[in-house]
Amino acid sequence: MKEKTSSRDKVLALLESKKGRFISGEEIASDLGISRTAVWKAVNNLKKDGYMIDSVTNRGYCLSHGSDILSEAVLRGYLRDCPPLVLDVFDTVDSTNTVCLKRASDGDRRTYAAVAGGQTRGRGRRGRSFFSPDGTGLYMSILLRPSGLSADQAVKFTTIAAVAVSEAIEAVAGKTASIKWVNDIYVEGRKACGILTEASFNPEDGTLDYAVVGIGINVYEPQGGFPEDIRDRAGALAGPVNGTCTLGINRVLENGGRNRIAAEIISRFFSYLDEGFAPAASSVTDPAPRYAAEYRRRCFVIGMDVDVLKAGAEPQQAHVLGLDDECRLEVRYTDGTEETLSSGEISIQL
Ligand code: BT5
Repeated sequence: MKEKTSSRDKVLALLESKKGRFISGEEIASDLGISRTAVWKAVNNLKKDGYMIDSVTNRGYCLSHGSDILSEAVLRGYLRDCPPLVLDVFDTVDSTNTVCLKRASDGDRRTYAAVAGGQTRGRGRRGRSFFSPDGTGLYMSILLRPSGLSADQAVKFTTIAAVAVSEAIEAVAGKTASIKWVNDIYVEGRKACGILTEASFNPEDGTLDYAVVGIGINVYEPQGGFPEDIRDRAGALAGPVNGTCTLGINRVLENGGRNRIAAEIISRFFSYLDEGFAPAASSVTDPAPRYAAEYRRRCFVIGMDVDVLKAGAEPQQAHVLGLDDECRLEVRYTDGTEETLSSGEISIQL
């Protein structure tokens, strides 16, 4: 659903900012400089779109805390210090990464984000699928077109996104988020988010042409729970929503829901991006970028025994020694050899 700036969006943004409280039609009309009839029409349109708005004579209108509908107007209202960004908000798409890849191949050079409330073909790494049901998750991808970056720099987008997502989760859900190198975010011991970065390189010099950073978050527990194959590992930031949540029951809803989480991720991602691609540290005393320190602090696999999984090879047992300032994983294999992995996959030995 592509949004237009209209009375409907303005009324929505105002109700959203006072979610759970009544505001009179007269106050809305005078705040927005529109007629009371226009307010009434806007509210009716919002109700048709599924927003739960109570209308009570002499009290006005109140947007229920049970509403969590993605909207460009509301999401933009939560953005801070973000570069100019073309933004599309969809109810459901095949995959927000695919939307961005198509846009990149069409030649659009602007920074772009696609945000959706559901995906029919959500993708994970190595051809795996990502469970993306309608209404309870947040699926978003950011298309970046930096110039002159080498191929091995692309992994930084994943690590920066992991830090931005972790901070956004903590800000909105109030729960600690930790990172399983390189692309998974865990909350309360379960995978609540996966990140998939896809990139294309210029054939002439191997520099990055574009990168798409895709982020999928289980925000609310899906009705009926997670599918069997991921039930023991997947988790959500908050309990199920049924449209009747009241204040104090669901912290994510109270704090702005999926629009706020998306905006927090986008704002934090871009603020870390600049420092992530600053020229390399000039002296040994230069501190690592802030995002790298944050990534290390949250990365729970340091000191663990893991299996290193490489495409087409048998898993190799290794001990995780640490992370370097580029968030590469330093491991020691059982034969004593050491390796620094810039990308790839590990599984935790139980
Ligand atoms: C990932 O892959 O975790 C990256 C997922 C990226 C999804 C986003 S959503 C927006 C954008 N558009 C897309 O189409 N994709 C991106 P990977 O590390 O390969 O993990 C995939 C594995 O995680 C699956 O094989 C399942 O075992 C598990 N899994 C699938 N769906 C899950 C979910 N919703 N929550 C937790 N685990 C899940």
